[in-house]
Amino acid sequence: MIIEKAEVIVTSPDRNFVTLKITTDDGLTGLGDATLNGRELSVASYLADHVVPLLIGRDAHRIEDAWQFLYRSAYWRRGPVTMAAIAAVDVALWDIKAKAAGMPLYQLLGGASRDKILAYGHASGRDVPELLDSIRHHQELGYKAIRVQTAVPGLKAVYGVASQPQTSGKRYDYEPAQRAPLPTEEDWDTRAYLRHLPGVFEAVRNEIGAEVPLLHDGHHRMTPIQAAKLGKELEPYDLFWLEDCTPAENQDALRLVRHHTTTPLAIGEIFNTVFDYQTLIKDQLIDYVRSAVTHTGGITQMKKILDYAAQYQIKSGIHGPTDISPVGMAAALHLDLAIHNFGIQEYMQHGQYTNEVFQQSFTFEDGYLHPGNKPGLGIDLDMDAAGKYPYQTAYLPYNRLIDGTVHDW
Ligand code: CS2
Ligand code: MG
Repeated sequence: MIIEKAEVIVTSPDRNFVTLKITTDDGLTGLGDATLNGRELSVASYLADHVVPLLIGRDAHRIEDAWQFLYRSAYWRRGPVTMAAIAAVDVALWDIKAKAAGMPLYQLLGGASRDKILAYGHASGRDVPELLDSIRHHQELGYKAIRVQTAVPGLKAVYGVASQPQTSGKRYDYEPAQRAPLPTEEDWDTRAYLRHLPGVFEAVRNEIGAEVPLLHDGHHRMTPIQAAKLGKELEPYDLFWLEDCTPAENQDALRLVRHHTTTPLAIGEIFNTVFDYQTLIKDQLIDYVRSAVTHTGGITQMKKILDYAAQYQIKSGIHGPTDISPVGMAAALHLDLAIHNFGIQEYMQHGQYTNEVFQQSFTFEDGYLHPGNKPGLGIDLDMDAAGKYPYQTAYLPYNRLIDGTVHDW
């Protein structure tokens, strides 16, 4: 089964997406997501200018070999652009192999280890009453687990809070990358955030009770000791996880956090290889692996990371915001259904134009996801619809502290 054609499709229905479509000599096609928010064209070029010529004529069945070839023959390894490009090829080849086998992909990954996949949704508010309304709204949508993000008094904009003023008219939490020629500057004050957040979780627990799994994303903004302090102060509210509490390029930084708190820790959405996790996993410094299939070299490497994590009873918490396309989401769901050490799946629902471009067979019912049982990934891309939405420049915001210092967004 020889690769005959490989196309890089850039479209911008509700937001920019980059998709690789591989076609074999016997007419099978496979899709792979290569979307890197705010840097989409870099991956599109890496694929179109450097990878596609290497794919034509290859045996589509040899997925591991293709992975190793693209990783090692590039000489320049790792990093978000390279690993998103490799991910797109990898997932497209798994899509083709499962179609050739006439099975949904999870069957090739060992079959179903569960019947349904617990999802979490994003609730947020500028104040507690608005936040509680958003939580109730997500419970009405069926979500059983809910991420809680809140504005911070005195700050003009904070990550993950829906109803903040924005330029593009899109819900902020749904699309932080605003369509504009330059990125938006936001302000940040960690001490104000640390003073405010425990009270918010107290109010939420008092209102909705102890049972609902609640998650929070610190979005890389605290120093290790600040993260340790917050983790400790949130212990009474029994979080499912505190995510990206501190930048983890220095994996040892999590030792200090771990030393002071039992709040479960999730990290990894900006990681690209198993090496980014090595110390965090073998020294039990995290509880959930947060990578996305799209940013971590595809299903081939993501399965290896999760199998490694399983040895340490660390579970999956795959990244699933709207800048992971329906193709990337479907790939995550097939893995979620097959692996044993499944934890939870992030699920932000895509917009109507995205659903026009990407026909999806995965389902969300009563708070649970399922990849569906169509052969392959179960996603089709409508090329005509994709052509209606040309790429639009968009950037993620960045942060500056009160004194003007650039800070993690
Ligand atoms: C976030 C993401 O969903 C999350 O956990 O951290 O929404 C993240 O901000 C975006 O993927 C950035 O593109
Ligand atoms: Mg996050």
